[in-house]
Amino acid sequence: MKSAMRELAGCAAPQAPRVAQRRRPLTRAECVEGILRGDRSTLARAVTLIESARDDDRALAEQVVEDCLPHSGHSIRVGITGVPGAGKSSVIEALGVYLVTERKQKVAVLAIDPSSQISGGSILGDKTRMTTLAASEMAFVRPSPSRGMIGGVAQRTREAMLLCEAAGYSNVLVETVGVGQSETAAHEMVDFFLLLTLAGAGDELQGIKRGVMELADLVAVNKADGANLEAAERARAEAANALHYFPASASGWTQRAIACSARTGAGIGELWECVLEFVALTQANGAFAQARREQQRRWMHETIDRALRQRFDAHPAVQSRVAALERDVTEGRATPFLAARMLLDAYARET
Ligand SMILES: Nc1nc2c(ncn2[C@@H]2O[C@H](COP(=O)(O)OP(=O)(O)OP(=O)(O)O)[C@@H](O)[C@H]2O)c(=O)[nH]1
Ligand SMILES: [Mg+2]
Repeated sequence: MKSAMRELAGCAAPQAPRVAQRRRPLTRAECVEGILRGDRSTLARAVTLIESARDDDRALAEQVVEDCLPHSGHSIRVGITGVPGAGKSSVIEALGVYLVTERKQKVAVLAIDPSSQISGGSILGDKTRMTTLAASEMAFVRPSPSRGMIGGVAQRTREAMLLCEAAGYSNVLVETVGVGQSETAAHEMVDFFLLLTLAGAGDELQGIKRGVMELADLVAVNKADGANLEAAERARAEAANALHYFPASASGWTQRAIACSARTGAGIGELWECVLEFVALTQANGAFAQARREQQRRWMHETIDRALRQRFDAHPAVQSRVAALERDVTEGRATPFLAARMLLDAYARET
């Protein structure tokens, strides 16, 4: 693993310098053609469109996503979660390098990081940590800044994932920061969900709620190296034991626990074998396709929720009354229910 990383780093092409001004915008056809050709810079620009707050960018992004949809879906989507510092980025890099060098497969890495609006830049740290992988021609690494609500972040990540698939990335790895809601958001857009934990930190300290563990298809105890090796093995056995008590999943898959090290590469191959076994099993029994169909259904409803909310917020009847009603609620003159109903009625009357 180590030598593979060095080998990759050695043949790395230098990253293109960032262009400060806004370049000529790509047309819909140019975007789609570039993506389908697998051109990384077009893909990167299209993802920027997806993340843009500008209405014209968003409109173009939606068209591009729509054109790419028929070419998407042919990848293994893996979500990776775990508390800050568990080694998500490091494991993703190790796994990505493994896929690129050992399996000769393309890998895209995306991130859901709702915390970056608070911490301001944790995700940029990720980028530097994945430099070896990012330098490979076979990889696309995209740490995305997030603003606003979780649903919005998830939506953009999902769209970016579809574009990566259309560009021929047969594996998509999604990193998410363990802050509750984001894990569920990530779980709902991937085929396989990996929970990274550490030895020595109690479950409470790690913020691992039963619910998150239940979502995991695989629990990997990371940093199983050096002096930590034995403790990691014990933690693996404990996790395996805990998983034992969960009800069997509808997919027919039995959850597992392994130990791994992003540093030495130990367990990374085993981790991927596990993903492949899961995919083989669930593709054979229909659970894989069924889960994706369910995700599509939810995606439709999430899109409706968001669009309705946007229309509601932008409506003049709402805008003209919302501030006063918010004051009434905070100062105790109206109940939240009454104020909400007044706004909803005002919206419904004038649409
Ligand atoms: N010994 C050892 N250290 C590791 C391993 N994996 C990651 N680390 C170290 O753990 C620290 C955190 O690793 P990251 O990969 O940034 O963890 P993360 O979960 O992505 O962190 P956030 O993105 O901040 O939530 C870094 O200093 C890594 O070098 C490992 O397998 N063994
Ligand atoms: Mg990280």
